[in-house]
Amino acid sequence: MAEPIRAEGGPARESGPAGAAQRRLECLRALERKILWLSTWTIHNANHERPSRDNLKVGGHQASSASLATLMTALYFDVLRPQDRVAVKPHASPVFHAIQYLLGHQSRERLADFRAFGGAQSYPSRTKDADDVDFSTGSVGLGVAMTTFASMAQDYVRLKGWATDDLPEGRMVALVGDAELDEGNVYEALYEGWKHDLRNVWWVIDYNRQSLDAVVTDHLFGQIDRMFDNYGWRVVTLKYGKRQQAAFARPGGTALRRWIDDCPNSLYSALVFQGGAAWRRQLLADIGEEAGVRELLDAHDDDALAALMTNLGGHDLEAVLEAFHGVTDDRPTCFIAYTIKGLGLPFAGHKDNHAGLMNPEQMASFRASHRIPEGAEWEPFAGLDTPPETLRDFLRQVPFAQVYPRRYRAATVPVPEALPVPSGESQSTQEGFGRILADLARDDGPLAAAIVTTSPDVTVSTNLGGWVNRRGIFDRRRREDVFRAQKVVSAQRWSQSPEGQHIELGIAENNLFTLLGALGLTHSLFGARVLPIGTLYDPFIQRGLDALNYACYQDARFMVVATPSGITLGPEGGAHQSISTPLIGMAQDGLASFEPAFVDELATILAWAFDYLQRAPDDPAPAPAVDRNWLRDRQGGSVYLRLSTRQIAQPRRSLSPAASDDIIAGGYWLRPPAAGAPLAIVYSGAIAPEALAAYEAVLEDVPEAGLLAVTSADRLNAGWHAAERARQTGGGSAGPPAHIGRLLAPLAPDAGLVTVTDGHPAALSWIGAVRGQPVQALGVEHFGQSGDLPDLYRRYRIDAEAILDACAAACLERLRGGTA
Ligand SMILES: Cc1ncc(C[n+]2csc(CCOP(=O)(O)OP(=O)(O)O)c2C)c(N)n1
Ligand SMILES: [Mg+2]
Repeated sequence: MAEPIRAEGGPARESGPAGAAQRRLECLRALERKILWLSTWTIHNANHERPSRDNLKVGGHQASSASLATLMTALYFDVLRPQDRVAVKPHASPVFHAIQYLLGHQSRERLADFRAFGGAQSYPSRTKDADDVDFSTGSVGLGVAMTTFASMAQDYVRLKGWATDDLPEGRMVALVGDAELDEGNVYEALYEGWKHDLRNVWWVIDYNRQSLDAVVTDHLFGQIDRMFDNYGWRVVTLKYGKRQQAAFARPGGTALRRWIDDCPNSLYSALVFQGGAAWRRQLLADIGEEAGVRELLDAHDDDALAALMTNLGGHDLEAVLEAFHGVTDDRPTCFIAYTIKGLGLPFAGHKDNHAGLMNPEQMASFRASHRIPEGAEWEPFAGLDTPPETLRDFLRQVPFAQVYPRRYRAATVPVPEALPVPSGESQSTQEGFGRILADLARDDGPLAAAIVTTSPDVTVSTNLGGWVNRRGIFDRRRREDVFRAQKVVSAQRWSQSPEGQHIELGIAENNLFTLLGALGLTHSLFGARVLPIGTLYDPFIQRGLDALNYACYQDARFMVVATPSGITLGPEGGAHQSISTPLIGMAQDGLASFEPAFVDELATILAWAFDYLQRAPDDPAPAPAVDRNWLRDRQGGSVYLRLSTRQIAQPRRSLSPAASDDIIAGGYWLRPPAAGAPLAIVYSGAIAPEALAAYEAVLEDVPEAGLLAVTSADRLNAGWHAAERARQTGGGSAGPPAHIGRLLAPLAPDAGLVTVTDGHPAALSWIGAVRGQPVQALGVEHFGQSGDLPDLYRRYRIDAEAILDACAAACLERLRGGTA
């Protein structure tokens, strides 16, 4: 294990442990300098050295990167261990890539292509970067919260004994911009973490007191301090660097310290920007008369004074190392590290520096100050005093880099071809889901063992009760179910233990999706496969949408099961009735969405989904017989099921393999049309009875009509786009037709389509474009309200009568089209 560096390390060439520590510090200082150079240069190169073809700003954050150079140097080159996982502040991405470059894990080409196609990413990306990003970041606040849930996920798999052999327990570290603390999801995570007795999490706050637009409110640290303390976290404040601490011990030092403590953030930032002479003027004016101050100031020339005043804790390697190494237990810890945004750059401290880029002249003098010869910009050790061989040796021994890459694989959990379909003449898909899971809970096979469920306080109302009763709640500590112990009758048995397989969350959908993101990455982070299922109310997907997107962006694998959905909820009313979620399901990358109407469809989808969740792009398994890779079928993804609480009559049938395939591809003819049929009704989800009733009525006039069940508008649509794309790029070869194209083939070329769903009509209306057929699209476009289904379906025009009206209009239009 590497020696921690202590401030009291002796002179540079001293032998023995103190001397070794001093030499380490020397190396770290050199690397800190190099990191600042490389991150700054990477951004400069992208903006000024690469030819532009579109005149768009390339951008990059030189000031935000400089702010973290010291802290990240200390962490990556000294403090972190391979089992630790880090969410890097999004706009410090260049620092991360520079560190990986020095460790030999990032190429010079990708750095030179920063923000270009295929190059190092603007914001660290697990899926697009090549240099072992632990957690993607970009939408501020989410990476911070991710560390909390990753720690919980780590506990989950470790307590089950599933983590990869020899992988020690790691710390989940977030490097947090201070303005990220404005994001509410951070507090949702903090609160939830406290409830779960969180551990092994570090949040390192880059307290530069600047956001994007401005300088932040004064004395925020007091609030931060109190808040973390309140949640049981340790707070370590890194305010003063070693040089400042030494100055405080000198005559005049107490006054200087008091002045620093009282100085408003804006003034401090402005003085940082103005430099030594301005510091002197201000300090003399404010405290010049106090004993020892003038002498203290006189002992520093302007440059030395500026260096002293900017020697904040977060820029002092020794202070930083001391603080990090000072924490040896697993208590969650928040480091408030005082930093300066842009330190070492010409716009340091300027309130407008967030997107600031050095101009070529400024870069020239920065280059000179770093002693980088022209052409040696990417040289890892150019311009450093420490000999390259020493640095190379040092880098070879960096503890964090001893394992690479740090991505694991986990064996695939076998999934049965089919899951039993719960019997019952009339059922809702939500009920069916609960019963399928309750059945699985009775099973002692590997599939049931790998499932972990979670829900934000809607476990019972989304029908997970049966599963939880059997499988129990996960908790690091064993806790009895008090109601049960007291013999109070309840349908819920909620004992808590490390063996439990349900993680109960408070009502915060952001937390649900962030936890699903973390659980959905355990195969890669910890080498342990779990199959996470989160349940919530469909409308509240929107409440946590960015976190859902964030989880998908990282290619986490999970299932979201949402009920109730649409106006079909009925009496409970508008605030709980979702409209746009089908469109979210279609547009969200990495998420295959389904809206089954019947429970046998649901069972088919679930069995497929458990397998789909586990697929990987580089799986050695042969490609499926029907190669639908355009649906991500080979690389897999996450799954969203939009379910309903409405009980509907179930079809008596057993699904053939071909029928199951169609359900997965997105649709099938519930009632096939006759060849050349002039009309079809296309429906999705819980309004199946209305579609069926309308279909039966329409047969009187149009006996050839068909009734198309859409189980996944998302996959039907993706398949269509992919087939079109193949045609566009195939140079004349048609390629396989899309599933929807095949389905529509029997209809007359100008057949009218009536689409209907309890959601936004655009989810299905596109089907008309597949073969250029006119569409009458029914669906819900306006907020729902309370009512029973006949009233609501009438009001929003998705009842059988409305479908029939649309069929009549479709037929009329066809006739007009034919005679026109
Ligand atoms: C959710 C979200 N909203 C807005 C932004 C745009 N944005 C990027 S950085 C930033 C301010 C960051 O300030 P801070 O976290 O203090 O970082 P610093 O640059 O000061 O280190 C904002 C508003 C974003 N990335 N994500
Ligand atoms: Mg900031």
